[in-house]
Amino acid sequence: MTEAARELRVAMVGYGFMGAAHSQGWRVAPRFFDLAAEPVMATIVGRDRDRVEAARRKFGWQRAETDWRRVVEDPDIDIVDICSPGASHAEIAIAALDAGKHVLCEKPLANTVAEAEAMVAAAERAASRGVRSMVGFSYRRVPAIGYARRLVQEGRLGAIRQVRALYLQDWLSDENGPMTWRLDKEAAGSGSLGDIGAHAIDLVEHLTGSRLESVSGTLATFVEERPLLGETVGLSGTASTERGRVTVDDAAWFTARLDGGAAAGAIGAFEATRYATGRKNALRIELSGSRGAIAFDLEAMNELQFYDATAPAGEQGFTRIIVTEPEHPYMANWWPTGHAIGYEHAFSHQIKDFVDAVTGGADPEPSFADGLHIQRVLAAVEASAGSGSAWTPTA
Ligand code: SOE
Repeated sequence: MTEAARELRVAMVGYGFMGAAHSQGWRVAPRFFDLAAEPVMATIVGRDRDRVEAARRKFGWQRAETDWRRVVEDPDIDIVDICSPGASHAEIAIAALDAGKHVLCEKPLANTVAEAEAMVAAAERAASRGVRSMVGFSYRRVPAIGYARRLVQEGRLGAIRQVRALYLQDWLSDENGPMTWRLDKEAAGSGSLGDIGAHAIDLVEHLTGSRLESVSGTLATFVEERPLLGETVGLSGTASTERGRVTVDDAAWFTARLDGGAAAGAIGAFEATRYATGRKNALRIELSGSRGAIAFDLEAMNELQFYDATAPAGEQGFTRIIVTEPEHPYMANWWPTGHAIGYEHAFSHQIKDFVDAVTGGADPEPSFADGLHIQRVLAAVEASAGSGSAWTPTA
């Protein structure tokens, strides 16, 4: 950190959807939250000179750079924020940590367990020198999720016995939609499983304090060939006349056994798909416990359903809590009572928490070790699917 000015100079690698979301976080967090240091949007990095320059102007970074190695070695940079596809995470993160930069890395942490293990080793070496690292599971920072976690920790659900976690999107349901890097195993590691299933796993573990200790799963690829991508538009884009092979799963379904925390001994059902026609970004979590239950749906992200099984029988039923009050996590810093927030706010909260950890000398969560554990769960689902859905340990 540049002590005199209390500034943290940030370099962000990648400028696609996640680059846009993280830029928003870096720009907005210091305006709404009291941070001990001011993040400076110093350098944005991408391989294509014209595109990265256009992204620099659009998102408001000071400089554009085409070689991440130069940025990692730049003594003026304090933080490296990795928003590029999974295939590049390990190399960039390890080089940045070894160069003493704090690292925020998009999820899933890596494309393979071996890469994630090397990243954890680098994070541990760096931590002994006060260098922090965190994985960007941004949905942990949705206020309704934070509030649900508080209810679990206060024992309001009692012993959680059943967990349902679905992440449903439909942006691939048109079989003529083009290939993107998210459909290429080399670039993305896996398909729906790692892209969105990883969020579902992380949220269940974050909410309950439990870990998925074994899984039994199945994977499906419904459309094996698609037109190649012309111009990127949102998650997809225009189609070219050439075709390419889809090398990842389109949908991942698995059951799990949980251990430790509030859901010790629980069973879970998980589903991740980009073919759930009509479901745009429905990340749905339901936890059923001995004293109560909660249900959350990202498509109504300012709400949390809470069922109190200890209420008088005549008054029982799910209560729809509107999570826009100052007593809800992060909300005191936004709008007056009752005024909702959106998808991008989770990224501002993520930046706030990361900067707090860097300036306060604490280890932020989720750590790279948490990211490695999730990578092991993903690998166990793949191994299970490959062996006819056999139960497969995650460690
Ligand atoms: C695409 O499926 C995607 O953008 C994920 O990559 C993100 O992590 C999720 O927030 C929204 O969906």
